[in-house]
Amino acid sequence: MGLIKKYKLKELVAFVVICILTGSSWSLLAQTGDSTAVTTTDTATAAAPAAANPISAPLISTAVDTAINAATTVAAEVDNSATYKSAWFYVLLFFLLCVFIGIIGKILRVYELSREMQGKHTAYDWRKINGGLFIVALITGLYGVYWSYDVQGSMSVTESATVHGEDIDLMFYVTTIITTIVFILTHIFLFGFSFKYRGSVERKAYFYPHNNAVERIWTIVPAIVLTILVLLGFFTWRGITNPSEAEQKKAVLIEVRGEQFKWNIRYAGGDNQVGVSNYKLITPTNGLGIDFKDQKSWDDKLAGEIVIPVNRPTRVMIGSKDVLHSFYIPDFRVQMNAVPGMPTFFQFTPKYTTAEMREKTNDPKFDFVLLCAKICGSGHYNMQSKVTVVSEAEYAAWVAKLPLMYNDDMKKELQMAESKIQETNNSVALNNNINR
Ligand SMILES: [Cu+2]
Repeated sequence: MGLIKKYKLKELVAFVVICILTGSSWSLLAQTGDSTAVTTTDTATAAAPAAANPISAPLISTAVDTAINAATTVAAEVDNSATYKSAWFYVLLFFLLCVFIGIIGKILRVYELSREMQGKHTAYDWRKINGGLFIVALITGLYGVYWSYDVQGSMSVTESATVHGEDIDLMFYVTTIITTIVFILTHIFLFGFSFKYRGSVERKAYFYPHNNAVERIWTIVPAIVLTILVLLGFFTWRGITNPSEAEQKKAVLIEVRGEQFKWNIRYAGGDNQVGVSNYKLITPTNGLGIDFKDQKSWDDKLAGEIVIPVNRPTRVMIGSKDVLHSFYIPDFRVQMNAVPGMPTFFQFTPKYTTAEMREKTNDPKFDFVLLCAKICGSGHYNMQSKVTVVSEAEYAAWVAKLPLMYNDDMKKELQMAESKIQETNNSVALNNNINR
């Protein structure tokens, strides 16, 4: 009776709270389920008779319209499918699961207390149950690892379409294999030993505070492995990002400048050098702020998309007009931040043309895509742009058709700007003379 008194008030309050919350959760779940079923059935039954009768065309359209209107009205009234997508739905679902587990726990506890009051031993050995749960968690977890490697792994493993991409892939595979082996072994030991040495009344824990040999092994082995991985990464990255002067000159030079939310592309022209630019020179017609006094910019060409030749290096000068963006072509294993005021570079050599990749992937719609890998604002998702790899001859023909940025309109605009500056200077000079 003493135990019952002790738990009575607390458990009564808990029980009432649980009942209220469970009731409200169930009513929400039931409402969502019912409404979806009603909407689907109504739409199907309303549309079917009209579509089945091809004879009276005007009547059909009226019937269909009426049916669709009726279905839409019903759907508008009871469609709660958005609830499935709301965070609140999943919070309630999680809460319901917790309540369910809590109720089971409470029932077991009441059962144990009643046995204690009758002077009987506890019915369950919780040590054994907990030990068994460790094995269940190990098997479920390892299956989860296998599943994610099998499903997501096959999605992420694609052949690199650039020469340097092979080095990055090798590094990725080596790192994945080593870390997976370590991950699986440590978890087998962690959960396996927790099961093997689960609590028992017949066994006493052995006090084992320190072992120098073990400490040395688990310090030195990871240190060596990590050093190898870091050095491999360092030399690979250095090899990719520091091409020799001669290789740089061989490359097609393109400037790609990010802005919210698009990429501006400029080809270097015949001299293979882009002219200097300055953000202070940005005007509605000169969006990149190119300084046309620099003769290197006179043959620069504006492009709406990236087209590059196969088996020849492409050097991309990456910049940004406003915030941080990131130049990212997954199939090329290319990613580099676009930083305002600080040009960055990435040089790569495509191995396959778009046409060859379409054959390889057996996908006639395949295209290489340029993405932004920095969350740069509300339209970030919209920064996808096509990249086409073509033969050298196709590239030459395409690039020849690009319009020059330093065109007649631009020349006129610059002349007008020059004459305005000249006028201002003259009037300033005149005023100075009068003052004297
Ligand atoms: Cu961006």
